[in-house]
Amino acid sequence: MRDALAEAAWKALDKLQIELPSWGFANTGTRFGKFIQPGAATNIAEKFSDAAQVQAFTGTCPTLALHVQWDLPRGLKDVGEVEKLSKQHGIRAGSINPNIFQNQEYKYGSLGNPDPAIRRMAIDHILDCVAIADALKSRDVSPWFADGSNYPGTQNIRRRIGFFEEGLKEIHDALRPGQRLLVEYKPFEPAFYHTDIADWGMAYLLAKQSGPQALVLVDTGHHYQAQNIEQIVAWLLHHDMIGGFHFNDRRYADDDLTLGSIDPYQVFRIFHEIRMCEWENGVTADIAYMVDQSHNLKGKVEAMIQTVLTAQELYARAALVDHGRLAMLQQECALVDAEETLRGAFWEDVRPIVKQWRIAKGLPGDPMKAFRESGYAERIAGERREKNLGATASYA
Ligand code: RM4
Ligand code: MN
Ligand code: MN
Repeated sequence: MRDALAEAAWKALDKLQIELPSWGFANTGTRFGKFIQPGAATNIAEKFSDAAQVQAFTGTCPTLALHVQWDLPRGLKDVGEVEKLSKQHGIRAGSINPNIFQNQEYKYGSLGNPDPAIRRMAIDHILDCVAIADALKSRDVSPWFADGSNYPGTQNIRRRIGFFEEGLKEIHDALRPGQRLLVEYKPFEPAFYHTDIADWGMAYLLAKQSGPQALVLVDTGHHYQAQNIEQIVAWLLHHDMIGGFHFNDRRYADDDLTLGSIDPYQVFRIFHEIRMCEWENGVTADIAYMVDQSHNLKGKVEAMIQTVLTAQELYARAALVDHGRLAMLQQECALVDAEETLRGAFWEDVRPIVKQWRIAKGLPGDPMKAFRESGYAERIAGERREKNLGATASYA
């Protein structure tokens, strides 16, 4: 029995890959100010270097998500530089994230802006991102729209839906074969009255009408407190409409805390829905697992390693659920036994199994300890200190 469990967990770990966000290595903060860390990455080369550390110690993160304005400020012209860094560090470029929220022009929206010239500017930027993704052989173009309004009556909500439909359709039709457009939603912030793509239903409808290469992206922090996220995931799985995740945790709103730091059971339940669906269908769901976190206070590389280890532990636990038995118990409405079958897997301590898996793969059994002993954190703090102390208020 123990061996069977370990085998299921190993197979799951072999499959799990997690994409890191380039912006997770840079200085971040809150709307009240930014906290500077001496070792934070100050440019794209340093972001690649930091991501390569996470990959070296965990073996699970071969790709780095890029945010175009922060990482490729010259757009397509910066592709060569990214390719060079990618080769040098053995990390592939991951999803390409347009930035349609930072420029002054986007004060009243991007794709939803009542001004056609600004809508054009936003669409053109995303079309550039499609070209960048193509040049870098990245599959996913992953926009998040900050669009919305702050006061009732100030914008025409339905008209803006039409603008989004139009814009997303044009973008979808420019996708190259195999590329995907991942539509992310978020209930509020920066807009505090209405957000144009506020929930999974809106994202689903917009993705659906754009075309078959558009799917929904679930950022775990982008939900109201009481929402049942795994149920949303189940619906999207049922309709083949889930393209990816942005993993993080939160206690209040979009806090961008470390995955599983507040509610590890929720992450487990999400993984369980996916794995149960895979078991029923006999195919692996094509989902991009990505991290979207902002560690204002923790050491960036350390926090990212902690995230990956947490994801592995929770994913391995979800792999321990006995799906055949659970399906039978559900059919019989044997409630307590069904619940305990799920909960039992969650309470298994998989850390020894994950450790053995790492050692078998030639990775350090304790990646955090190995990273700390490597001296990398001290080295970058020394090398980057001066640049960071002079840093200004941008993520790049
Ligand atoms: C947003 C959203 C996006 C991310 C930005 C930085 O809240 O989660 O995915 O690109 O933050
Ligand atoms: Mn996100
Ligand atoms: Mn967010």
